[in-house]
Amino acid sequence: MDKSEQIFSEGKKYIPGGVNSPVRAFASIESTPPVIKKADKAVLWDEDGNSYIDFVGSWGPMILGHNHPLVYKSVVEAAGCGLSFGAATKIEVDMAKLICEMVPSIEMVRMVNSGTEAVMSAVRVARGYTHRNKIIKFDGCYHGHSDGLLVAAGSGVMTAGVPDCAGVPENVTKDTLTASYNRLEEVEAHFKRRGEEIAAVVVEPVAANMGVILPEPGFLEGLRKLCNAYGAVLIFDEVITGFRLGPGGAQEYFHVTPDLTTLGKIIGAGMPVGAYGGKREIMEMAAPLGPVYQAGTLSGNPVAMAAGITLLRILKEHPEYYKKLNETSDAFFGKIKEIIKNKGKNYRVNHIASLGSIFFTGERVLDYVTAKTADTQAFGRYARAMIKKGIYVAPSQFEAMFLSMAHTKEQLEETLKKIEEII
Ligand code: KE4
Repeated sequence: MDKSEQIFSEGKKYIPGGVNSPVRAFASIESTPPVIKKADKAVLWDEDGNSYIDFVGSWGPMILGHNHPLVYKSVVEAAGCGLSFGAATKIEVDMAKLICEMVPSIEMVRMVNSGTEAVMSAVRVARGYTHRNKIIKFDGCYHGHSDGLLVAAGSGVMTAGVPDCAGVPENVTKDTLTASYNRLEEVEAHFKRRGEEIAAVVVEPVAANMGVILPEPGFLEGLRKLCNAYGAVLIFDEVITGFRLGPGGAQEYFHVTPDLTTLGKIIGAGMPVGAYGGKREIMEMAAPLGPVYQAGTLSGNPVAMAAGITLLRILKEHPEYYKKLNETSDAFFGKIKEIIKNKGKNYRVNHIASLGSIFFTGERVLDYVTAKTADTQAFGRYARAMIKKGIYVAPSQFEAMFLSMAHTKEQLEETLKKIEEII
């Protein structure tokens, strides 16, 4: 048994499933995970010394690659001044200002410790602001694991949402309505039926938790119009797309302005950071200024802020990085499409900027129902083979591939060669 297997089986004695987040257990591809020891640039090493070209990038933060020297240096310097004070600091003001400068719709922002916390808080502020209880979310979109957002697909169409997992009371999910991604008419039907009860629409402006699914032309604009018409808050969950598609995320890319935005991943550069922000008049609802309570011992933690602010400053100062990364990514995903076509397969590739997915289905993947037509067994065979060949892809058909500025031409060519062998 190699070290990874030993450590993972030891871990299962003390941690549920041996992991601190379910997807890491590799269960959906019927495998066991390499236990990662270190990372640098676009490469991971496991406990047995095997190396992998990394297309997970810690699920999004590593847009410049792992172990960026300037991020590392800023963390060490900040740590030297103390890890956490639980007090106001200058760096959190600098971070808030920078986020407000980079994200068009954010006038005021609150730091939290995860994407889950960011979305949970944004929903609470939206409910406090509108004095309404209902929210609309989309089947297949994931917004973290707060109770009200763990709602089964298709459950809120006619009646109230039903829980998507054990431990979530029905009376929590009854206020969550669901609709199919890219289906404006379903959202309109909810508004027509109970518009005056709807506090917010929460959406991933590019869905990346059922594999990558792009908004159809007019979808995001339509949500904006419906929220305006009925006085509901439009929340863009940009935990993945924020600072990924470009400095201003999906809202800049698609020119649709939400009322609130949630952020995570890249803004912490790998440290535990989330944030929610948006229109001043809505954000002023948050305690201690307003009546909506939300708090956190380590929110705005100076070491995490140092990591995040360093990464965001690099991205702000180098918009050419996005041009290069997005062009490289377009070419990379384009080549995957060619490989699939030349092999006479009908798999689908959805991609945008440095985010993409291969769906093992011949259907156009536009929403949760079409995403679920993918052959997860075939995906499992592909993913296991890729990992065996030293290409670390997400261990689930319903996750994304992330490229970074650190991926070299040679590494991408090597990856394409292996995809060709495997497909
Ligand atoms: P966290 O609480 O995991 O930081 O963020 C939750 C979240 C919120 N919104 C979106 C759009 C997200 O993608 C996420 C978390 N993404 C997953 C990957 N699909 C995190 C990986 C994991 O769960 O381990």
